[in-house]
Amino acid sequence: MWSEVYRLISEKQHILITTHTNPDLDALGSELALDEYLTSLGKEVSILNSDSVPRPLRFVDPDRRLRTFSPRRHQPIIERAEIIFVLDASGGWERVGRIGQALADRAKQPQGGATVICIDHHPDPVDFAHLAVVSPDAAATAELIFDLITKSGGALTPSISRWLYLAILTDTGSFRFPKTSLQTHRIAACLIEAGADPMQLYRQVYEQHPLGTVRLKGHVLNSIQVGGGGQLAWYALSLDTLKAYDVKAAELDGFPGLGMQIGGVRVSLLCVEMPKGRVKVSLRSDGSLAVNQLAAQLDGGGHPSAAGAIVDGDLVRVTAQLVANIEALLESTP
Ligand SMILES: [Mn+2]
Repeated sequence: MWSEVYRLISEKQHILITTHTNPDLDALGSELALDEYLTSLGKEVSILNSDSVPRPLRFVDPDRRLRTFSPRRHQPIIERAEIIFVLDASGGWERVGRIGQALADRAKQPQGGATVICIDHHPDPVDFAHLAVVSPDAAATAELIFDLITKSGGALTPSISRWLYLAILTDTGSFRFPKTSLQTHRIAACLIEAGADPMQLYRQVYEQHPLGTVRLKGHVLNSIQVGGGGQLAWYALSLDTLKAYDVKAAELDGFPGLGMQIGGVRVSLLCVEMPKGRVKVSLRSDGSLAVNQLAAQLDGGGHPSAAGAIVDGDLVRVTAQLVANIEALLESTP
């Protein structure tokens, strides 16, 4: 499935890599690994994302290869790009954020426009790329990047191994989500062999929280609500509470799934108040109820067991409405 990608890479020189808004470690790790691989082939590579790297993830990019898109500064890079890799975002330009329109324009230029290659593992891809390698069976986009690099004989350097391992570690919820496969573990084994240290990387991701984040987790666990006959756990987090604990909305990794720790819970819902009267909705499930369908009704998306959306409205009202909806769904989906 890579021959066309290899052909394009060999023919072109200027390559741009981007990913979805609010990037996670699968997005960033995949970008950085692909960047190093392509650079090693002598290509000019730029990574440009709509959003900056969330503070807790900055350790991943010591050489500052990840750049945040600025229309004025980066237009020349976009104009030069011959290939645009869109990673972990098969939902199309909208998922890519602010930079999406500029890239879509570049791709459409009649003479010498850029070729768009999408690599992703999300289901329900949108038809926006010239070439799409979308494999919903992969546990992470990083599995596909691993494949792309190794099948061409590319080297798994220690840094590439660390980035891909971090991406897989986090996108599989530490090797426990449903798509964690034999192949996932085989890839992880190769990455460990090539220099990824599981304990060190785990600690970097999960054990470097500020005190406020850990205390906020305690607060959420202490106040979590249970409904739907014990099958739904939910929590609504206000801007005031976030401020009181000095935690940013982007630093709530792991919070949406806290409710799944309770026996009997099939769906966990976290609603986080955002500025300007919006609410960030995060859903997790044990797989028995496809929460991405629910998220899609709210113009969001994701996986059957992990999905989200951003909706307009008041925190309390949005949460109450969702709780009622999910309780009804749980009742009709045994
Ligand atoms: Mn991913």
